[in-house]
Amino acid sequence: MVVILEKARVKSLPDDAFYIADFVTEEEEQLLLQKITTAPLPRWTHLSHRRLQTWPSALTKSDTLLSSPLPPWLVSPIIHRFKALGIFADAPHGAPNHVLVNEYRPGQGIMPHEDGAAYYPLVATVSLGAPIVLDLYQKGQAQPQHRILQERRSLLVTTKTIYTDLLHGVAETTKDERLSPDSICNWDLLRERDQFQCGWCERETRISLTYRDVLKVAKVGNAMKFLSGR
Ligand SMILES: O=C(O)CCC(=O)C(=O)O
Repeated sequence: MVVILEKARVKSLPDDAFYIADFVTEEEEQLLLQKITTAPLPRWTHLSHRRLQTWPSALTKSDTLLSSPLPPWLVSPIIHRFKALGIFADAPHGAPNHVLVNEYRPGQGIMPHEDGAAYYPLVATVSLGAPIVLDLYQKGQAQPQHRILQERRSLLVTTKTIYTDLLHGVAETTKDERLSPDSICNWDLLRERDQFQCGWCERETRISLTYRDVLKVAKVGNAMKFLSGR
């Protein structure tokens, strides 16, 4: 990680984590939202509590990615900025090769979970549209140990033991509450602290782009052999 990132460190987290409030501009946010919301309907996977897009494609049963480039709008400017900051520099492919786009409407969330061994242990999340709180849990605990407020246009990077040892989730609520310097670990790094001084924030539709490096990649030339199990 390069020196600029040091200023963005979330110091109270147990391992390397960074929060950059102004990662994409308002114009870039609008362009990304337009690409996501105008994607053909079959691009969306509808789950009971949210919907998501998987780029370039879902992993196979053996957690393998069939090699294929990400679309240009997911690469520029975001992956270029990761490179400039040294994010993913230590990952096996030196850059993310997989992006999940999750949409959360008010009241929607994602149960505490871990992302598992298919990926290099680093997730870079760009938030669009509205703020939301990400909760980090010790395994087996019902209450979150850390809470991260992700503003729209922000980047959150979580790595190492935060990835491997903690669960992460988003509460199914219409209002994020108990927002304060004591309960939100990136409070000092927020762009619009004033907006949250009241201690709560009504949910609006928030979209996240989670960038990861899938460890196992099958070249398309080998894909037929791979799919036929030989
Ligand atoms: O939307 C987020 O910030 C979290 C998404 C998430 O937990 C995941 O993609 O595994």
